[in-house]
Amino acid sequence: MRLIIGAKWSSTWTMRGWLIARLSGLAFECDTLWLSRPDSKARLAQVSPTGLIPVLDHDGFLVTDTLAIAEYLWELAPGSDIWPADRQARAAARMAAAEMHSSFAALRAALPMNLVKRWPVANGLPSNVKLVNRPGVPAEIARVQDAWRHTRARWGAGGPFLFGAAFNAADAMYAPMASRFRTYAVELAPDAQAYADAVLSHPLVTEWIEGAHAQAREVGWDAAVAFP
Ligand SMILES: N[C@@H](CCC(=O)N[C@@H](CS)C(=O)NCC(=O)O)C(=O)O
Repeated sequence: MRLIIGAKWSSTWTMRGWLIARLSGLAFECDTLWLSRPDSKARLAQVSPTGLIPVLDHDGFLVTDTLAIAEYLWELAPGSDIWPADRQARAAARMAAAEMHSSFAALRAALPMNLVKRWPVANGLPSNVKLVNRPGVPAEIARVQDAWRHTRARWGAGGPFLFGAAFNAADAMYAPMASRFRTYAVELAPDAQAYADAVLSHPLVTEWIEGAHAQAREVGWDAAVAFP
């Protein structure tokens, strides 16, 4: 199997796809497709029926869309770490993943992910208030924290993740969100901050983040920090 990913510091959906592929426990290779080069659209059109990545290529069968990839890999590796073993917990994990997949458009547009960037704020300058207070963004920041809180209250007692001790695809879906909150120094409630910290320190997430740093060094740190 081959997974096509984008730049590790900025490609949220391919980060999720990669984390989920790793959770499957199945062997796969990765190809990187840079999304902001002059030939990117043409290359995307060649490899992805939707013109979007991630794409999972399984012996020539192409699976697009992160949630579809999660389900395809789950069928290949049922009982893997992608979803919880309990049926209701699994439904709840799919609900959490689906909400992330279909929501938070204002937040995602205002605070693009950049894993190698920290928005520096000293004495309130330069202010990020304009970004985090854009219409719709504060309500979505609150909703993300509520979603984490309610899921953890029902399912998370055994550990730091949404469903307890095991990091699963729902956590993978929220990893780019946790990283945005860190990059833009968004003030979170203590329980949400603890969850975001746990996600960002999970070994698979740190492996991806280390890859992002390596790519940024290779491409040129200033260019990576300036993008998007
Ligand atoms: N709904 C899709 C979204 C995928 C998506 O938007 N991917 C971005 C990269 S993170 C992309 O391919 N963008 C194309 C471009 O920037 O030209 C999924 O779940 O995989």
